[in-house]
Amino acid sequence: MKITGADVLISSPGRNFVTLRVRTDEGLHGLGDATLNGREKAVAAYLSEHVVPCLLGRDASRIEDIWQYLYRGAYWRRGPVTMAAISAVDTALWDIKGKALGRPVYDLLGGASRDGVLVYGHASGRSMDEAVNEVGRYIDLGYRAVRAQSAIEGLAGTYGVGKGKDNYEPAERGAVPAETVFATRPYMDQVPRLFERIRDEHGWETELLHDVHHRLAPIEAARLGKDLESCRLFWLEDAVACDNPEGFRLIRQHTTTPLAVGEVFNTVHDAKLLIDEQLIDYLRMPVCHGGGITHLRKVAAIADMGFVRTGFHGATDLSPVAMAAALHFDLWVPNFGIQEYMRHSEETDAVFPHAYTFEDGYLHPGDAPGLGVDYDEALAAKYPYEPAFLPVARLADGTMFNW
Ligand code: GCO
Ligand code: MG
Repeated sequence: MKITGADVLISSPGRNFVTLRVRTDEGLHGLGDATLNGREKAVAAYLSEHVVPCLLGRDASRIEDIWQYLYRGAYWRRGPVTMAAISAVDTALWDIKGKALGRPVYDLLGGASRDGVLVYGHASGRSMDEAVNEVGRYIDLGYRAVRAQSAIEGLAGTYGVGKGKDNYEPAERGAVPAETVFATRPYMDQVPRLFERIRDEHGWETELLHDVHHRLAPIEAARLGKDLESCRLFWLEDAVACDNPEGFRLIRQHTTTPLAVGEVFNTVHDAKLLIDEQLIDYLRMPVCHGGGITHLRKVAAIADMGFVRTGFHGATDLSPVAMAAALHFDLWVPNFGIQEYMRHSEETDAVFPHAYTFEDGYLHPGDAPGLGVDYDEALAAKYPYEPAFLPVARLADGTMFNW
């Protein structure tokens, strides 16, 4: 089965997405998500200029060889743009293989290891009251695990807090990034109070998670982890900047709060030290940024050797194609932990009709051949791309900080 073409599809049904559609001479096509939030056009150009021409005429069934060709052959290897592009090709080829064999992708990986994929939803509030109530709403929706984020009192525009009732969406349309302000001290004081209130109000059955979003120094993260111990979190995420893996040595020595990291990692080399030294509990690198299914299954195997479980990134900027790929992987992977699941908007869901379903706190990828996701090109045409950026953050005195 030969690759005859590949289309780089850019649309904005609710938010921007880049989707790769690989076509074959047997009439089958496969989809891959190539979205890199706020950097969409960089991946699109990498694909159309440097990848698609090299795919033409290749045997679509040789997934591993094509992965090696794109990774080793690039010379400039690794990095989010390159790896998002490789991931999209790889995911599309797994989709094609599943369709060709008439089997869901999870079956090709080794079959289901569980009946459903435990997911966590996002509760957030512009005040602590609102955040506590939102956790309750998610529990009522059937979630067994909920991430909670609240605006920091006195600060506008805290990471993780939605603007209205809609899903939290960090990217903002505009020609340049929005500017936000962060302050460490009130943040660290408030988070333990938030979780104490959530436990008081909603009890102990629901798993609770929190995302620090790379904003603390190791010694600060160590203290926050300690302060949260009595609330029994499922995990504390991205406690320090992603370029400071050694920082986890210090955090680990001080707290028993489980640690998750890796949504911005893109190869196993970003995670190696953390896995080898067992400094984390969950690895968040997803299929669409972590080299596709082909690379991620090696990463997951290495993580398993270090007693680290998976907990893939699944924010709304990962399209339903990425979500489906994650769910097939999650249903199979032996060392599964949890999957993030932010619901997409209705517009997004309509452009990407999909077979996965949510029930009782679990997602299931469905049994359609391949990934079980489609792309409605006619509908997508109604939502043209609009430039959007992730925000940047400064401290109160104007110093640039980590968003
Ligand atoms: C999460 C993430 C997101 C990211 C976003 C960036 O844990 O879901 O931190 O909120 O900020 O995906 O594109
Ligand atoms: Mg995160």
